[in-house]
Amino acid sequence: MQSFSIRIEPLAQSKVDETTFARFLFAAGSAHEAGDRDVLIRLNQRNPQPLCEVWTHAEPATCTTYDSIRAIENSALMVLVGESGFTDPKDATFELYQRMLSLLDAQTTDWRIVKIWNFVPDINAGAGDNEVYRQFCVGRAMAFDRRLAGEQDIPAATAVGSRAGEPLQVMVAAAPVPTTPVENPRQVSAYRYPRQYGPRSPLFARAGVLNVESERHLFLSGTASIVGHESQSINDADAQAAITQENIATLLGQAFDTPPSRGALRVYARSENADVAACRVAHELVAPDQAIQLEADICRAELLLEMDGWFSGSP
Ligand code: 3EB
Repeated sequence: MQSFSIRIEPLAQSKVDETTFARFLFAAGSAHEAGDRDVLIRLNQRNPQPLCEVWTHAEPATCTTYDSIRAIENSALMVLVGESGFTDPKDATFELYQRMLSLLDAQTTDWRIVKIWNFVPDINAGAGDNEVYRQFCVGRAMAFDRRLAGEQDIPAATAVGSRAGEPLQVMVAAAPVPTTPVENPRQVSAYRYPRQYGPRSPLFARAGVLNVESERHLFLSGTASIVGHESQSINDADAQAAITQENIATLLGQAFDTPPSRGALRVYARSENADVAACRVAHELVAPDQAIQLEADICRAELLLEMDGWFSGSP
């Protein structure tokens, strides 16, 4: 049995046991009752029956809260979850990133970032460079400037929009060994996007590869209908889904010599129509029960859908 795995399962049948590292539940609004390994992501689901995303690891995890940041860890994996009120997007992002990165750096283990997930309230509010997402990118870049030694340190990430009024929610996964960034030759690296997309380029890699013994894990960043640096097929959900699929297939080809044997996807879509288009694609990439459908805004106003997830198999 592999030591680490991710699977999506019906919440009603899901049971936490000693191999449950973390379990992700999805619902907008106030936090509801949850166990110490449950992480509530502030997005609503579209699946007809509630699903959860379960991370399992052979080694049991311990849960701690440091200065309101939650940590779930064992010797091989650490997950930090932080939330912040969101009056000023740039300052709130900078401040939360500073706290979370300092916490990571203060541990005795030399934790290396695997991937970061960002759930950003009202992500498309504001015009031009004042757009919430662009200001989020500035705050993130200010926090990273002090820490990144070079492009090889830029982690995989997802940044999608939650409802206005939610806190900014950031989740960091880290491992005691480096994750190798993967770029997509069809796309300009996000950290080299031109000025038209904002004052600071989004600092993320298209995916990250983490090798654990003979197993290869790919953490796929949020992937959308972008070729070069430009959004493609504005207003056409089916075409955006097809381009997203090509981008994901390209990244899988970059990371694996043989197609991965397992995978789980999160499908983020602005509308039901976009969700249907994205799910058709998701079901070609992973088993039909391994896609979780989430209501979310996408960081560019013209993008209707995005997907991220995890794949694993032989290198
Ligand atoms: C894109 O490819 C779409 O700012 O962390 C995808 C994944 C996107 C991560 C981020 C943004 C981010 O540019 C948007």
